[in-house]
Amino acid sequence: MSGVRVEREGDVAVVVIDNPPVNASTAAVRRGLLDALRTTAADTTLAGVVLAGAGRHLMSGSDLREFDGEIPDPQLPEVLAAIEAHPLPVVAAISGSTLGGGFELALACDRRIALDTARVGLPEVGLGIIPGAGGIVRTIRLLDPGRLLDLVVSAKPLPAEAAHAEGLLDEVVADRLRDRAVAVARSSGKRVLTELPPRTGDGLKESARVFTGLPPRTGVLEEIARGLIARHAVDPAVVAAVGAVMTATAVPARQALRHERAEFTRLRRSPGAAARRHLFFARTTAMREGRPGTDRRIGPVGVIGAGTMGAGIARAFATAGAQVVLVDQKPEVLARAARDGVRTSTALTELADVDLVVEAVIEDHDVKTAVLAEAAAVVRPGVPLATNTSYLDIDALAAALPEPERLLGMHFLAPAHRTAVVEVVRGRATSPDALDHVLSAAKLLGKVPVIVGVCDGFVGNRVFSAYRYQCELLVEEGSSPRDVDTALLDAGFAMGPFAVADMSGLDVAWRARRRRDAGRDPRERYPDVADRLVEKGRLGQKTGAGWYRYEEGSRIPHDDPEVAAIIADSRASKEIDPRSRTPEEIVERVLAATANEAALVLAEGVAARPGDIDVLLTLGYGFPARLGGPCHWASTRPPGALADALDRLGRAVGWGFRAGDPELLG
Ligand code: T1G
Repeated sequence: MSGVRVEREGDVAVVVIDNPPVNASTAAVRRGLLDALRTTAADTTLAGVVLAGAGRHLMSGSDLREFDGEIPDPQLPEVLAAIEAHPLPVVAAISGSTLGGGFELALACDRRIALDTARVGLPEVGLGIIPGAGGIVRTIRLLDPGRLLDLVVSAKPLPAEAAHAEGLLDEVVADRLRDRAVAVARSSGKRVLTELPPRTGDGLKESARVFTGLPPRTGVLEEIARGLIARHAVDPAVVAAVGAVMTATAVPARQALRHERAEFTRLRRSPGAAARRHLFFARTTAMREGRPGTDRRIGPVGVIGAGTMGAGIARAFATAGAQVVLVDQKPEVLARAARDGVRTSTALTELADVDLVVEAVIEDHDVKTAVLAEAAAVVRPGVPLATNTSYLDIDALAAALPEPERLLGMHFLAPAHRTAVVEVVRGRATSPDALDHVLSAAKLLGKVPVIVGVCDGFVGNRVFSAYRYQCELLVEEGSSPRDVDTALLDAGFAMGPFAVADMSGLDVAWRARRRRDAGRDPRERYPDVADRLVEKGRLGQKTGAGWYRYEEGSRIPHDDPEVAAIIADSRASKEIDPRSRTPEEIVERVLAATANEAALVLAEGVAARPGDIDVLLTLGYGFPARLGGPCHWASTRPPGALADALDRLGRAVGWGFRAGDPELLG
C-alpha cells in the first residue's frame, strides 16, 4: 500500500495520505503523492486538488527511520516541486501536528487551511539537522528573516491561530476542514512561494552569497544571526540554520534550496543527529511503556513537604491544571510556596479528598515513614502514596506501612516544575493500581515516565554518582576541578560537575556519603577532597566557596588556591604523584564509567532498556543530547575502543571496580 489514495469531491481531487500512526513521509508515501500529482495534473475535469491526512495528522514529517541510511527515492523536494509545477491550485488541509517535512509539504501548496487544533513548525534543529525541503526557503517568503531565525532555532511548533496571525496559514477553521479546503481549491489560483521574493525585513542588500559562518556586521539581521551563533556555537545545527536563513535572503530560491538540502544532508549524517534520533525513539518508547494500563482521574493532589522539591512538585501539578493541597508543618515555609492553584495547610487531614499523595519531606527514613503512615490513615482507602525520595529504600519504606502496595517512588528532578522526565520507582509490593495512578499523573504533567526498580540511588542518581565519582578520582590523581569541568563543558555538558556541586551544595552529597560509610569497603578508593571542603565550611555557592570561590552575589566560579592546597594535601596523604590528563582522556574516562554503571544497572534489571537510561540522564541530569546518553555514546564507540576504555578504567579505579557487559548498552 502506497499510503496515498485519491478521492473525488466533484471537480476537486482530494489526495489522502494514510500512513498510520502519524502519516510520516516514507518513500511509499512520496511515490504515492507523485503518482497522484501526475494523475490529477493530466485530468482536465478537475478545478483543484486538496492534500489531506487520514487520522490525526496531515503529515508529521519525514520518517526518521529513513535517516540512518541514504534516504530512498523519491525525495521530498521532488514531490514539492511537482506540487508547485502542478497546473491546478493545490490546497493543504492541515490537521494534527504537521511538522518538518509535513509543514514543508504544506508550504509548497498554493494555500494552507488548518484546523484550529493543528500545530505547524520546523523542529529539525532539535533533531540535530535543519529543514531539508524548503522549510526555510519557502517560509522566508512569508516571515521576516529575524522572526524566521527564532522559529527555526527554537524548533518549537506554533498553534494554528498563531501561525495564521503570522501569515504562515491562509485560514483556520473549527471543523469541516476538508469541505473548506475543497471550496478554496475550487476558487483559488496558483501562488507559488518560491516565485515570490524573500521578506528581507530591513531591506538587506542582495549580497548574492551563501552564508556558512559568522555574517558580517552589515545590518540588524546580521546582528541577530551573530548573536545566535555566539550563543549556540557548540550546536552545528543552529549554526547551519542561521546560515541557511541568511543565504535564503541573499540568493535566488533554487540556489537557496540546493544549499538548504546540502546542509540538511551533511548534518543528517552526523553523529549528533544520530544521537538525537536515538533519543527521539527512546523517548517515544518510554512514553509508550509508561502509558497507564488504565487512565486514572488525577483530581486533587496532595503534596507533603513545602521545601524546594515539594514546592516545585506542587507548582508542576498546579500548572498542569490539578488542584493541589500542599501540607507542611511550618507556616513560614508554606508561605514561600503558596501560589495560584495551590491550597496550603499545616494539617494532613486536609488530604482527605486527594487522588494521589506525593511526599517530599526530608530524606530521613523515620520521618518519611511516619508522615506516610499518617497520610495513609487520612486519605481514602487505596489512594496511592508516592515518595519523592532520591535514594532511600522504597521497599523498606513500604514495609513500614499498613498497606505496602500503595507506595512507590515518583522521583522528580530539580527543577521539578520544568524537568521533562520523572523517575517512577516500583517497589516489590507496588500494586498495578498505584503504578497506574502515578503514570496517569506523569501524563497529566506532560513528563516522560521512566519506570525503574529499587537499588541505591535508583537509576538516575546511581549512574550520575558513577559519573561524579570518576571526576573526583581524576582530581585526586592530578587534574584540577577546572580541567575536568572544562573538558566536560566542551563535550557538551551544560555545566561542569564541580560547578554543579557548588550550585546544589556540597553538603547534600556529604550526607549521602555519610549514609554509606558503614557499608564502604576500606580497600575501595575514596576521594576525600569533597569531605575536606565541607569540613572547612565550604558548601558551594551558598557559602561563597566550595570547589571554587565566588564573589559576593556572583555565581561565577573562580579557581581558589586554598582548594588547590587542600587537593595537594589530600594527594600527599595518599602518596599520589599527581598526573593531569588531557581533555580527551578525561571525557573518555568519565563517560566510560557512566556507561559502565548503566550496563550494571541493566544487568541487574533495575532499568528495562538502555534508551530509558539515556532519556533519564539527558532530560534529567544534563547529559548532552548530542551524545545521545551514556548508553548510546558507548554503543557508538569504534570496535574495541570501549573495551580498551573500560580496561583503563578498571586499572584506574582498582579494587572494587565491576565491569559491566558493554553488549547490554544497545
Ligand atoms: N518518524 C518515525 N516514527 C515516528 C515519527 C517520525 N517522524 N513520529 C512519530 N513516530 C512514531 C513514534 O516513534 C511512535 O512509535 C509512534 O509514531 C507514535 O508517536 C524533511 C528533515 C507527531 C506529535 O519531528 O512529534 O521532517 O513508539 O507516541 O504522542 O525537512 O510523534 O508507537 O513504536 O510520538 O501522538 C520532523 C516527530 C521530522 C515529528 C505525534 N517531524 N513526531 O505524537 O505519537 S524531520 C517531527 C512527533 C523532517 C524535513 C525534516 C510526534 C507527534 P511507537 P508518538 P503522539
